[in-house]
Amino acid sequence: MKGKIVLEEHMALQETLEDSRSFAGGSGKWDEFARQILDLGDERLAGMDENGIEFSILSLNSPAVQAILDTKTAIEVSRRANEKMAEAVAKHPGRFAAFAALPMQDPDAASKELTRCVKDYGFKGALVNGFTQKDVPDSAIYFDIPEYRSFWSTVSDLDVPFYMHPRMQIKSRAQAYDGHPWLMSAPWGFAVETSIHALRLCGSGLFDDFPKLRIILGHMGEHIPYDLWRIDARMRFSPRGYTGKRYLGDYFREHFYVTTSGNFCDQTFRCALDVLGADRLMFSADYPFEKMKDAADWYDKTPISEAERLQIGRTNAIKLFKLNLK
Ligand code: GRE
Ligand code: ZN
Repeated sequence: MKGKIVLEEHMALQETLEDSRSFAGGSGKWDEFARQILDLGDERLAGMDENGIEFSILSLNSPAVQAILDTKTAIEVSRRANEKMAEAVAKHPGRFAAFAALPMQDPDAASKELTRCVKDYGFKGALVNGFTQKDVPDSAIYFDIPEYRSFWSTVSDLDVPFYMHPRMQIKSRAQAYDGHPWLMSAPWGFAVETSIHALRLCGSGLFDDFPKLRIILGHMGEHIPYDLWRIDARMRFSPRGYTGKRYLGDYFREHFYVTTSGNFCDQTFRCALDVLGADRLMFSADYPFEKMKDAADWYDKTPISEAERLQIGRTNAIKLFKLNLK
């Protein structure tokens, strides 16, 4: 399919590059990976051309800003990342847009930076790498707590989506992974971490306060679509302290979108499509952690109708982000 749009496509600053080293694949792959994630020009655009990808929404790598302990530094690094993406967008407005990196260590600073990026640069929302650390390494702040309501109010007023992207758990708080470091990242832990954060948002009353908020999850929904029926069924049976006005699944279905980033599997896609509906799914690659070709070759052939392929591969994103594409 030509004209595809992708939404979880990462860049790095020199100063955040090392955060991705351990995820770049085995020996010999680093140089290529580093070149690709730093590039916002020819190589990325050529890859998009070769794979029928017209438009890409850029974002900073993970965990980057969310792992910076000093708030002032977090504010500065966000700004530098957003400036770099804004330059690429200005140079190639028909090919790139961006999600703002945000210093969630300070909700007011995050609100200000998002507002600046949306108003000055036309950014399409924010992409945040899960919980934020702050001040001390052993910290993990989730955004369902009251301190973040004013931030969410800004997101809602700006009318842009918020992409909740994975990061790894803090080692000191991840006893279940002891002795099994391979479990902690993309194979499993990313989805566990990110899905819990998403469900915390659902259960916190956030969406009652801000009924227009829209959250995006990658990786085919970080396991949630597969389990949504059971989550709901068990919550109805035994709420165990849940105080939400509506069931978790109702919030999830109404407020969440899911992308195919890094999860190029027909069966998983089918499940997400059946559970959430074609309006809620969007194609994405997760470059350069994934190859654009693997994403595109899979998507172009996965068994759905051509109307759904166009909708999920393109028109849903045009609508959600109000993209200036035909
Ligand atoms: C991602 O950006 O989704 C990602 C990483 C690291 C490893 C795998 C992966 O940041 O998909
Ligand atoms: Zn990603």
